[in-house]
Amino acid sequence: AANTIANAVTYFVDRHTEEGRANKVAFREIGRDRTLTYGEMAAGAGMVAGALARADIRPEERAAILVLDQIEFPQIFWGAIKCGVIPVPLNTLLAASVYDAILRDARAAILFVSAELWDVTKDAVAGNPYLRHVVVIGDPVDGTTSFDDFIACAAPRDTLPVSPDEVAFWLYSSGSTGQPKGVAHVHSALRATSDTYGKQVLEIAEDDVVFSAAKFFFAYGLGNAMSFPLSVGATTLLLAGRPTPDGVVDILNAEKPTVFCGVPTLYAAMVAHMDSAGSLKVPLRTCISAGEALPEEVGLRWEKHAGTSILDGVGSTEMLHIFLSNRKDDLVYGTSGVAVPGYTLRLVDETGEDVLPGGVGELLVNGASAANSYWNQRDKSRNTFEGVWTRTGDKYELAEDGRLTYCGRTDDMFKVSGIWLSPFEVEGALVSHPRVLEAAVVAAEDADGLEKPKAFVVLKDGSADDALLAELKSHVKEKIGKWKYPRWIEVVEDLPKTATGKIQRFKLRGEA
Ligand code: 3SK
Repeated sequence: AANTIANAVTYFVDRHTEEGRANKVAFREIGRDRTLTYGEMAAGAGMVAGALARADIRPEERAAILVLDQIEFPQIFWGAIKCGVIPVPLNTLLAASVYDAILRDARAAILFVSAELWDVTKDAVAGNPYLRHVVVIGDPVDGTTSFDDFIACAAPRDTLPVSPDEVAFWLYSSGSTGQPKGVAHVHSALRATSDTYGKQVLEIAEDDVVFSAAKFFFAYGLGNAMSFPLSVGATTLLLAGRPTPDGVVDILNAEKPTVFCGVPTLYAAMVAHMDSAGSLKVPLRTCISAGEALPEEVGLRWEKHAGTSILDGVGSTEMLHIFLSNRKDDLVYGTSGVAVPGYTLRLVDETGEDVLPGGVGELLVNGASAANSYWNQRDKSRNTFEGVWTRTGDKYELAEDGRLTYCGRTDDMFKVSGIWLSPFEVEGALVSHPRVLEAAVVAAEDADGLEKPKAFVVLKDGSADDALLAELKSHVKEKIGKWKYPRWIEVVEDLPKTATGKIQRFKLRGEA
């Protein structure tokens, strides 16, 4: 019995019917008029679990989920966990070659894919030696099954008894070399983030209606829109499409969520939109931000338009959600705040010694939501998960009052719209263009003080005109993903390098 309770499905899905929420709406799709009640979610997860067993997908095999934020997502995610199959939600904005790499790395046995994403996946599917089933949400194509057919007449399954330490799901995170890493999370991790950040900082409650611009595939979105609302029986609004600044303002005004979860780039663009289009017409209980540091100016301008502060916090895919945050009654814009209850933080210098107030060091975090390891990446796992401590690779300054302020990365990685970006990956895409000889990419600040990729390229021959620069941007978008393209491209004669030929990115960042 103890094992059954440890399956995350027991807490997040199964118990709601007994607690009288069978008819309460758990998810409502914006603009599509489809809802999923708590009872329907439990039944749907049972059917998915039954259908997976019928398709001979066994516990511990991986089910890739390349699905937009729509009501099938929670049914597939929980249905897989229910029967011990490992769901692997995938970023819906990646390029075909990255899907190919991830599906192979995960050795996914089954892929659930939204019909809208089939075009970008079909080549990866065609050449994949491990996939045994492809289920399309929407109209199926040759060789695939529709979601409705997949679950039709499936005998619902009971929740599989598991240990709390058993791996429940993976999320992919891009590594410093651009090679995606599968981050393995255990059953108890979702509950750990809900009991800490969800209940004690966000203060999620049953009557909340949550709208997260961050999607399910992102650890931040998975907590905001899935585990936190389900931990208390609240309702989540789902947007399948892209959250544009004007679109999100309209959604907040029309749908009246009580909780809004955004990222700094979106908050900055929404503030700019509201400067001309007018402030929010409805009150929000709480707004949160993560993914990258929120500039103070954006927080203050948001307050003027929304009447609510933004709780800026820091999390990671490895820690599953936010472990360092501002709080409603203790908020200083420009800082990341203090440890979330339930987490312990340390700042260490290069020798591993604790940093004193006033100093800068790498942030280490200890908490129950930490991932187990990276799939099949032993060195990276050993360097990141050191006993109870998880290394973040982020540098912070510790103030006398205990607050932490972000100072940059210990490596060259940076975040764009809240998602890690590896300069190596963008450089690789640039040099795959026939006119580019060499490239180096660094983070540069846009007008809102938010980081975006800037490229320095050496051309093979000739000079650059606007048409070539636009072509290079499109080339990167097509090769590796829409948000990764360099916002600025400077053509240079050569790149600064060490004696051993390593690019000195710090020089391009203007640090020396
Ligand atoms: O980047 C973050 O701050 C974050 C927050 C919550 C969950 C996941 C991530 C990466």
